[in-house]
Amino acid sequence: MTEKGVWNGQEGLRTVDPEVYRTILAEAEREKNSLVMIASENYASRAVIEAQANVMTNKYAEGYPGARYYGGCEFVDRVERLAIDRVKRLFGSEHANVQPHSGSQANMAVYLSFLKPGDTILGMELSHGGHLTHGSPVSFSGKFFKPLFYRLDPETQRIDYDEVRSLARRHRPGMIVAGASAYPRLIDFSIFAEIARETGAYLMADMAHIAGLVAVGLHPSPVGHADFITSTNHKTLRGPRGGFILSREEYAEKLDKGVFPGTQGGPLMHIIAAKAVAFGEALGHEFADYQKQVLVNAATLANEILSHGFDLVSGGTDNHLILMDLTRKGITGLEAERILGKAGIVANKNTVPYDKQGPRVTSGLRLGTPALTTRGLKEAEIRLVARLIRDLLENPESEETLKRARGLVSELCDSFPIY
Ligand code: DSN
Repeated sequence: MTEKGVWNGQEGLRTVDPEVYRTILAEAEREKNSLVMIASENYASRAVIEAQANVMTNKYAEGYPGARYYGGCEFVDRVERLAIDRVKRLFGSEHANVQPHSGSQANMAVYLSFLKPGDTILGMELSHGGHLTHGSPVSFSGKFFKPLFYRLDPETQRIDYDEVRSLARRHRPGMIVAGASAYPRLIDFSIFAEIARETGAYLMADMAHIAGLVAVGLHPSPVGHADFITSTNHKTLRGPRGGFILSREEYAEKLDKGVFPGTQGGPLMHIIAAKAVAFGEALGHEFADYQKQVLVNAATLANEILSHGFDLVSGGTDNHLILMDLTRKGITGLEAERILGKAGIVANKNTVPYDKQGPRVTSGLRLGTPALTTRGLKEAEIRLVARLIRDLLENPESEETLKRARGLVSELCDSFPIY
């Protein structure tokens, strides 16, 4: 294969479409020159990014390795098998499907394969940290299925497993979903499995946020507990955008049919090549060190933010993210996102449990450490970032504070370069 077919250094793009080329360069500059604290984002490696820009985008490969509906699939078969073998090894799973275009599509494939329209899904309420696809009425999951939600305990702000159990006993859902997009604590998949067994429900673990931690044993694994495990590749796992599903062998055939032809057509083979690269990277020794630092950095961030007098949902974190509750400070999540954004700290507003504000405003700010850790920031720099956040949120009108913060963000970005 020629070098050109794999990666052309964007020579073609620069000439053929300078407008798109320049826009991509601008995005690269933005990513380089800001502190990315969106808990679901990361910086994929150059190898992962290169692997997506290749000729496999040309190939139709409906079906699965060795059983395609198109000729000429010998090399895409090889790359998909590599991705499957590596992700199975990474998580110790019997079966893997690496074709879902996203986490949402992974969840859709599971529901549509194992539930009937109108069946009940029991998931964490979106405003308490769940995900749109866990039954929200604005998503297919809440339109085609009957949604039912568990909420966080108002005192501890942690999952109330007794409530999950009592809802499951009363409503007998077809599927229980364990997983979240803004929950800073460990999830006990074994209790969820016990509840699912007792009430005759399937258990789906959506580990998208914590997949990297799970891969190296820093968060208890849902494998062995959940019937289906869905994930994205691009959060703590640091791969390309997209998703995958793990299951026991007994579900393999039905699940694969649920992805193709159930919910998707041709798989994105160039992205599957990049998934293989990312899973390979995650199997390496350095990945465990990276994940350990993600946790240390998140714990440091939590302690610092608390020591500066802010509230955190559940009082801290066990994983890669914290959720600031700004209610007592009289500032909304939307305002906080804007204030930090002006200084080059990119985060997102987020509802907190029992939020009085709606999802477009919110009372919370979600902050994560996966991307900063990829840049190489450690405890000392995280403490500095926490001080910047405090200064900015406490002096939103101060030009001097903003100027100083911009300067420090820029120094940090220069000292910890990416790409
Ligand atoms: N949208 C993602 C997040 O930011 O958490 C979840 O899919």
